[in-house]
Amino acid sequence: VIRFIVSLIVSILQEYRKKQEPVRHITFADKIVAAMHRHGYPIFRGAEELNIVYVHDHDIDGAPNNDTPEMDTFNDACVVIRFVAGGVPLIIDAWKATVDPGVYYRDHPIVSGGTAYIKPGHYRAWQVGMHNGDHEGLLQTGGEVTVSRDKNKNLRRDASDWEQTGYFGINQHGPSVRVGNAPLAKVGPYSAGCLVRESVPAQREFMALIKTDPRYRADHEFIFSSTILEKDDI
Ligand SMILES: [Ca+2]
Ligand SMILES: [Ca+2]
Repeated sequence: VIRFIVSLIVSILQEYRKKQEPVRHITFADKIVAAMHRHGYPIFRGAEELNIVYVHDHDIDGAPNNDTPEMDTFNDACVVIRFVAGGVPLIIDAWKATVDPGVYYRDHPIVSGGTAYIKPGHYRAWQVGMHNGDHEGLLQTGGEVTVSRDKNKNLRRDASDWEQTGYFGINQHGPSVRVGNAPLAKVGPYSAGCLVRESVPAQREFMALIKTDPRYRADHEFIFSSTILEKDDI
């Protein structure tokens, strides 16, 4: 009887231990890296190297959202990913952002052919600098990007729009420091195609983080890459 009870306890303990074994769930970072891999985009896995990624229509916890462009919200996620031991990608930080221009610029396009939308893809195009003399951002001074121009003014990239590749000042910035620390509720006039975080502190955190990249520390003219993913890529 004692032997039976002992073996019962042992088997219960074994079951318990099995349940305690960690299971590695698929993370938002895993899904992003898988999408980058699928597209053949460069992925930086070196020590402390960072990957800047914008994901359309996703909250920063990785949940997709259904905000419409007319809502003019910061409904895209900006995530910074670093690989840790074992080649595991981790999101170091993430912020609400927009990769779409605001409704304001649909109605007031800078170029008569339509407001610019950055085409999803991977670009090596950005250097640290002052955005509009207002705050530090990543400026599109380092390379070309491809944009769609919203010719039919429907706030969506579609077949009737046209593409252009070049230098358009598609910067990565935040709101003007004049607005204070509160997040903006609407994109408003803050994006004419730029990649914009929703608050001044978010922009400061973003810049502080990306400047830890050893490639930037070695060369302050370093040209940062960024990837823009579609909602369906995840
Ligand atoms: Ca958006
Ligand atoms: Ca359109």
